[in-house]
Amino acid sequence: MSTQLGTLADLPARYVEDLASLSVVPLWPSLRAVLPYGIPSRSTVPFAWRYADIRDHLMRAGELTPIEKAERRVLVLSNPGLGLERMMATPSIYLGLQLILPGETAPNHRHSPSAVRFVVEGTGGFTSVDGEKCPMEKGDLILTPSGLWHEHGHEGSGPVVWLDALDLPLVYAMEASYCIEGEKQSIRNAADRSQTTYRRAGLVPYASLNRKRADYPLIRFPWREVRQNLLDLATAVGPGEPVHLAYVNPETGQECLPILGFSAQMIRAGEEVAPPRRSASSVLHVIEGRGVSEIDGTTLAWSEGDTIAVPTHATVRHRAEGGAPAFVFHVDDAPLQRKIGIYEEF
Ligand code: GTQ
Repeated sequence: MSTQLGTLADLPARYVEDLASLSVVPLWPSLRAVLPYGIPSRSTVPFAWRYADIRDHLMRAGELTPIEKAERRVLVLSNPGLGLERMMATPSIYLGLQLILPGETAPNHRHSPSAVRFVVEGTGGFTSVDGEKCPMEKGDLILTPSGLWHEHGHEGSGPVVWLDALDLPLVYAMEASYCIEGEKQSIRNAADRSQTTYRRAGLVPYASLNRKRADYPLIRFPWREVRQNLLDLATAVGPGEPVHLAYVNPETGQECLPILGFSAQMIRAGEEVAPPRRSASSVLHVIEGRGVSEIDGTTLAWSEGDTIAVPTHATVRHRAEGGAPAFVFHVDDAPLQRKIGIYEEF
């Protein structure tokens, strides 16, 4: 039974001041704000960052700011509903578009937040993670988990751009976000483990059966293989069933990072998908194709390179247009929500 709760104005001003002087506040005037009925109150707005609008400005950053003055040359995708200065795409997801130019190095460091890179354009870029050099081709997903050394470089020509996704907003909110600078890594002279140790789903090193599962066995997920897997999956699932693959730790089968989750979806040509309402917030990045999304009544058109914010509990539909399938990459905070027991689908 919902009743009208008392407000601050109902209380003697002197009483409220006396409480404040003790660093104490009454709950009931604020109770509905923090525990609203039925659905959380959300400041995050459905929003599309269009790559075509941002790209020129990112290239201009390359002219204006040398890498030494930036460390990471990034334009941050900030949700306008949350306040631009807070650098949140959603309450849990930080997103940035990072530019690296030929010959540049974004120096070695490690930090408490976990990050991933999703390559948007260019060839010749690489990220080294604890001595493992990962080539970055368009659409590749590269993990740089909490505490692991990582540096970026570019041995090709032309700009290389990727989308950074970090759990920074949560780690920062916990006052637990910090970074350590490092010396240049010594790189192992071997192909990254996506090309050697974890070649196929269902096959893991024999010795891994006898030890605690590795936290981060696979760092690079090549898009070439994910895309082919989506096309193959589309031939096996019924019409209308989602063609959607989760990126997981190949040794545990669980999500590959503790807080944020990653997945790739193919939306068939002309198809409209309407996933259930979910308690997780998410972002969607368009790898290939174009289409339209309706998110909580806001219609957003998208094409290759665009990135879209989806608030928690949102009602969502996506449609691929233009007579071709669309391939989209998703980031969400479902792994953390599952761990703390609050993940729901409606
Ligand atoms: O490349 O390590 O967008 O440390 C923000 C913080 C990228 C990175 C960001 C970072 C990085």
